[in-house]
Amino acid sequence: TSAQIGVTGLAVMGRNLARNFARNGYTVAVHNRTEARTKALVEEFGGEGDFIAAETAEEFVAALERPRRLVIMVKAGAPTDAVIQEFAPLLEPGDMIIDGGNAHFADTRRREKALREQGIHFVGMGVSGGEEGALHGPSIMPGGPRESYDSLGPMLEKISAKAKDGAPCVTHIGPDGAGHFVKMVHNGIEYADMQLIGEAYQLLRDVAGYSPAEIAGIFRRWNTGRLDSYLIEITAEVLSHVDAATGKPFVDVVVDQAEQKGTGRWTVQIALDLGVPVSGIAEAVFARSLSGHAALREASQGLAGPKAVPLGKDEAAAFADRVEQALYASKIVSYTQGFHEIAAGSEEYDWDIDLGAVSSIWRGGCIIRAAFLDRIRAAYDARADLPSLLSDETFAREIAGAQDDWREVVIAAVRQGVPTPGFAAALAYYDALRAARLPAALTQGQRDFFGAHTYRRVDQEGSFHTLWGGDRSEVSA
Ligand code: NBP
Repeated sequence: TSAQIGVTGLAVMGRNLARNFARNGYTVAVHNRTEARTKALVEEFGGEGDFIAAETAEEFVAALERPRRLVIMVKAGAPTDAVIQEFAPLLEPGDMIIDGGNAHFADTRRREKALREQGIHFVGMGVSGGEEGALHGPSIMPGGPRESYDSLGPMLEKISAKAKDGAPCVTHIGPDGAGHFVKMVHNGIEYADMQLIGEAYQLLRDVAGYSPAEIAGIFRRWNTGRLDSYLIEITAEVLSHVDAATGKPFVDVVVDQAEQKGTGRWTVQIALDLGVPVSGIAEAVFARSLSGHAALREASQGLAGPKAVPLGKDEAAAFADRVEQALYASKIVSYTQGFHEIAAGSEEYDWDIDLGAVSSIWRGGCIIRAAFLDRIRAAYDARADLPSLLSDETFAREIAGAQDDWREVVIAAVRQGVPTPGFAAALAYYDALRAARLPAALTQGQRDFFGAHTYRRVDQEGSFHTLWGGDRSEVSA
């Protein structure tokens, strides 16, 4: 017998993905650099389906039916290149290498181009949902040549998560690096979602005076409404957890320095390159980095703050409702910014990404799965070339309903000295987009003054320069 698919790299992700394929009836060839992992997988889970354990790269390739489908699940970066170099010479034209790691999309573009010259189809595939997702159904974002999806797609549709309406959470995203790009932005949005939830928690605690257990209850309530999502659900779990050793809320015994692996940072770096304002995602990345500067924070402990006046019991409940509005409005803005980045990447690299399809496959399996994504899909269904999610009528109406409370929450945060960079940046983005006039006109005047950078006029075509050092008359540039 031969295997329909092979997985090399059997750490948490690879091994669970291999088991997922096997549980769905596929014969799976498995391989890992360190052979002990391969043996352990077959010993522990061999009963779940048909595995072919391969000791060497040659055995692994020989076990696969043709055209071969070979999934790589190793550490992103140099290890991925090493594995491609090891396997590519053993493959034939028409075979497929699928990289399920968190590769940078630029690496995926480079690898796809090099392998295409050898006739090998390279699929850069974003996988979200962590190890549980890999086993029970992740959200899958495959890029690469369209024809690769003809044979790979049905298998991915089987192992992927299913949205509530039963649709598989996978679609062909676009050529070369498109899948990894979309996975990158997914993670950027995840950072923003987590930051906004964190700010909501901090406000409920420091301004409204609720305990972590009470806040868990508030999040559980929110989870039955429009904020219904995996991240809100697990937030309630984490907040209600009590540390066994001390009896304190778990959240109070964890060091408050957030770590990151890099995909959030990439989202912001690429957004800067593309000229896309992703201020909410950027604030989330910066907030994690600020939290990690222990010495700087220690040295800043004596800095003055406002006199904080906690709310009374009856005001607290009303404030919590406002925080829900602020969180929801800010969430709309982060997704607006994230989808803008995907649209800009798609334009820059000619990927022709279907934004509605992207929101659709994020509805299940992935970390940002949420009822909210149904609304985003509806917005793109109504108008595929929507310039911005904020131009969708439903979202515009929802923000209109939330904005007063949103502003009150940011005001309260500023007054009480609680940092809410996510809420505030989202609100500033919203107000900047709404503004009839921006101070950018003044910026242009300054640039023309010191650098003769010229400006355009509201009432005439062309570029102009004012002779600032002379008689201040205007010349056509
Ligand atoms: P790791 O990222 O920890 O990678 C470990 C695997 O890489 C092992 O199988 C290891 O083999 C193999 N490997 C390394 Br390291 N260097 C190698 C080399 N030079 N040649 C061959 N194999 C090499 O595993 P993971 O956490 O399962 O993640 C796998 C991929 O999936 C990563 O790209 C990750 O970013 C991505 N991802 C992870 C998650 C998650 O929740 N963890 C979610 C979504 C995506 P060995 O056993 O011989 O050391």
